[in-house]
Amino acid sequence: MTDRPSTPDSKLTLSKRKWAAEGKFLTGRISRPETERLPPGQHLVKNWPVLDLGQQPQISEDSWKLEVRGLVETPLALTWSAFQALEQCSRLSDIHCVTTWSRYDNRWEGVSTRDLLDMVMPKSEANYVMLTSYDGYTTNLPLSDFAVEDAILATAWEGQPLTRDHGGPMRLVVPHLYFWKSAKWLNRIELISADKAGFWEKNGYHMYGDPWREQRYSDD
Ligand SMILES: Nc1nc2c(c(=O)[nH]1)N[C@H]1C(S)=C(S)[C@@H](COP(=O)(O)O)O[C@H]1N2
Ligand SMILES: [Mo]
Repeated sequence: MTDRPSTPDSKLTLSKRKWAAEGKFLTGRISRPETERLPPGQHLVKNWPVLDLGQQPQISEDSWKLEVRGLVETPLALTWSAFQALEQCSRLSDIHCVTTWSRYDNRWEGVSTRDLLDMVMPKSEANYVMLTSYDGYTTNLPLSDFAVEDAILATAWEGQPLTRDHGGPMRLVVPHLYFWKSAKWLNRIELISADKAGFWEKNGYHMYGDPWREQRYSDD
């Protein structure tokens, strides 16, 4: 690393420094050449299809909670107002669903996963996250993928509050993986050491799910 100015930065936490030292985010998966924008086997749609297990939980802002636990220094349980009080950010990204539709240029607003991780400070043994949602859905991904710059805990889409059918009041968006990793109605983020299969991963889908490598099914 070259010299960086030593300006005070409250966000430059232990975990961030550790990841930087390990080069954890240098996956090269974020900036793709334009010609590779549409992954193999995908087609573009202009609408936004709804896909889930068929139960769309209704969570009032009063009862809503986000728990972050497991291998972290500071476990968190955030209320809706505490979550709203966190630094808000905006991301523009594409959606790639394993059922072969892709949708370009979705504008999300919410809290970046990195900012959330800065608050809890992952322990060095934390390598994966298991996400659990209000409909009982679970999905797993590596911590370094959860923590990419593009990933966001989204509460708004195209300037409007995220609707219930798309996971409102809050869903995860991890644009470089198939969309089943982007848990709707997210309730719990657990940092774990070893990978563990979530709902679709137990049902024949890939543990990682990279659209550009067409990692759709577990035997790929
Ligand atoms: N909680 C929850 N999250 C979920 C799902 C689900 O059934 N429950 N389905 C996943 C799948 S398979 C896809 S393709 C996307 C669909 O999101 P959308 O309905 O907003 O398009 O959500 C993902 N997140
Ligand atoms: Mo899906």
